[in-house]
Amino acid sequence: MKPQHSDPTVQPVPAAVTAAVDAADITLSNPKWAVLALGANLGNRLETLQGAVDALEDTPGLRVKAVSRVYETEPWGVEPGSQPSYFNAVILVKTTLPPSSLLERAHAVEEAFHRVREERWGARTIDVDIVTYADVVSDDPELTLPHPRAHQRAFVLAPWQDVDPEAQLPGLGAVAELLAALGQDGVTPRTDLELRLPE
Ligand code: A4P
Ligand code: MG
Repeated sequence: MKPQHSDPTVQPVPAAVTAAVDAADITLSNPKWAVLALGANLGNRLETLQGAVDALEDTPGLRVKAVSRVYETEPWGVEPGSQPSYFNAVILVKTTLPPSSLLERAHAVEEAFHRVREERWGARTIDVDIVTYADVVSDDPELTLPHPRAHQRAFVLAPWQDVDPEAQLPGLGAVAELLAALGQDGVTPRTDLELRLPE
């Protein structure tokens, strides 16, 4: 096979440029807390959730600080019985990435696990959503914060409560109260399974 740089139209990216782009990505001097929701309902769900946690930890400027229990949950928003059950979890991260870069990284992790987007709320190997980013509120459709459906979802609120019992959903109140009002039907902790917090 020809080496790539023998094609004059394809210029290798100099290492210095890559480093500069990476450095530009990390623009915040104060790390911020963010809450990420993970969901998987295709393939080896536990392995994929762990792989996503590890891939997020491998991100420059991001540290995973807490992982919730694993919940087995009934698919939400689709015909009952039409999709396999989900494994859901929530992680707390501390990051110097701005929100848009965190979303890019979330999408890159989804792609690494071969997520295919065919239909909204379709079955997926992995979904990584940003539930909150510090106290940022945004109605940008590309990145709505807090996540616009988090308060309706026990599969987000229950694992979130595990890692932060005092958590508040900006504008909507205490996560514990929202979860109590919603109930936890179809959202069951799998106490036989565990996600590892990366070292
Ligand atoms: N987007 C906007 N705000 C955000 C945010 N805060 N975090 C945009 C992440 N993405 C955000 O997402 C669609 C678009 O939302 C993206 O382009 C992004 O820029 P997607 O991940 O491509 O598609 P999706 O996940 O199918 O759509 P959506 O509307 O985000 O679905 P949800 O609301 O995430 O629901 N049932 C159970 N039991 N467990 C689950 O985890 N998940 C879903 C997906 C449905 N049913 C489920 C579960
Ligand atoms: Mg999503």
